[in-house]
Amino acid sequence: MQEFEYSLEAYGLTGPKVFRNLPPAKLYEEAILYDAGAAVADSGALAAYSGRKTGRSPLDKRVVKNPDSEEEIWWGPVNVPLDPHAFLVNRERALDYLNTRPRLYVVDAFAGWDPAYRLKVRIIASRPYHALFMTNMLIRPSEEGLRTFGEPTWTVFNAGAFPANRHTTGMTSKTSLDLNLESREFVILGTEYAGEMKKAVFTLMNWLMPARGALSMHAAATEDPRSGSVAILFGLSGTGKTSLGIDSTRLTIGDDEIVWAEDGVFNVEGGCYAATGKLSAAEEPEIAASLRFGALLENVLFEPRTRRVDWQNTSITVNTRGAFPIDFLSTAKLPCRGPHPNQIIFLTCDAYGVLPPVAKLTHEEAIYHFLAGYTAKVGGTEDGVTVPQATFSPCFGAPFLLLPPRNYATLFAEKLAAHDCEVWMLNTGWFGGPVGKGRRFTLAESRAMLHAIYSGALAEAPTEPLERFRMSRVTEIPGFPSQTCDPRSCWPDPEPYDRAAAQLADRFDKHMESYAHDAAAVAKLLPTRT
Ligand code: OXD
Ligand code: MN
Repeated sequence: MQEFEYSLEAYGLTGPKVFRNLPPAKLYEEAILYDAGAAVADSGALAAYSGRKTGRSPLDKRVVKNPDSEEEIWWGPVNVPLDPHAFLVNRERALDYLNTRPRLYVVDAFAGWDPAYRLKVRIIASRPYHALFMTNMLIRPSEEGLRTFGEPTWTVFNAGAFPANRHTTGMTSKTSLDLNLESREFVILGTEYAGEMKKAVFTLMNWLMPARGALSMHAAATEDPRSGSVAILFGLSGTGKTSLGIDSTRLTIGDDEIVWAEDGVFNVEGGCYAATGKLSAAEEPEIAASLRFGALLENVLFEPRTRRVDWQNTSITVNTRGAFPIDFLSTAKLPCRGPHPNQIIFLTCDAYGVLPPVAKLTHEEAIYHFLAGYTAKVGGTEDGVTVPQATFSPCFGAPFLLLPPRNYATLFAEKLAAHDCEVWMLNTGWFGGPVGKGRRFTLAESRAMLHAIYSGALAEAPTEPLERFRMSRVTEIPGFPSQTCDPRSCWPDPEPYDRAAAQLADRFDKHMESYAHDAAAVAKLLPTRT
């Protein structure tokens, strides 16, 4: 393995044997030997396990408070300040831990498909599975690109197998995710959930892109292979960005992190991180086919004797995942770039069954909904009753923002207006009643509605304003009965619908109390329409 050996002495990492940019086959071998529980599943994908944490830990994110950036950061529950000294304590703790490991893995790769905006990212990790994950999720350099990589601009120290010390100033748990914008470093302690690494890179993009007039978005982007027109699908986790962004009739530019820049859009990532809970090969054939040799399955279980993956088994977590290079998709747009979008779609999973399936938004309404970032999470199940939880997450990605939402909303408004985009809301959640009473739109139904939007068939469709929700519902969608377009008439009884709708509208109003001023100020930037 000599050709992959590398020195990290510059970081004081002198103990371990270090391997740089191992190909997936070698990372498989390393994982089988050194990553507890890792195994090759019958699909050819590597199955690995993240241990105690099986999802992100947003409450443990810290941002170093530094005079150069502190005026600009959106301080609060999303960005909790960390004193520079505490950062050094955590950084040293991470490096000391990494130095005790016999083997370390370096991944040097890029973020951002547009070379003008590209970051050089270095991941230093102790688990082969983490190296495979980032090999799949970042943009892989060519042999030549690796030789000329030089120094990275950003470094992630993943010591997630080792805890933070709760007595370190500013720590409230054994998990800590520490971003230092000045030293361009990110330290991970106390969580082995791989998704933290990709979101660290996305968070950086949310810092660097706006300064260049580009809008980083928690969104998927797809392109029509014939006309070349591009659509952006914003959405919080669980609303269908990946499931709808990967589509046999469209090209996928990206499924989760997109930048809208001067010349058009580009993907930040080189891979996809699909939710695989209850994955059905019939419904999502492109994703299922991509979970093959080279792909990574996280917290997915398989039948021990046959190694057959059991997609239905979510006993470790409902958040099971599969990470694969985007070029595994036959429908990937390579390179992952496209022209300016002309359609923007807000994916919303409404668990209350209140919102219509498809609504049209003016640009002013779009700014309101961008700042609202509504979706509903389906909470834990208790005695067969599932309680939905309304979530408002500005820009459909509050945990990853570093600047106040208004900064992103301003860029969004400017770009919407400049490119005269249509804006839609697509409810991928419930209708006919809330969770437990109504039913969720199937993926096939959501795709059919999305295709109706893509095709232009809804551009002139009749609409009816829903004033309290600041949108106009489309009253006719080809292929669907008109009743489906009217959520109120889908409920067995209109009275409980009206109550549920009023409650949801009150929640919107309450959330928007803090953003009303921003929404009004940003809306003023829109050209007046005649
Ligand atoms: C993700 C998320 O995993 O947004 O992409 O949580
Ligand atoms: Mn995401």
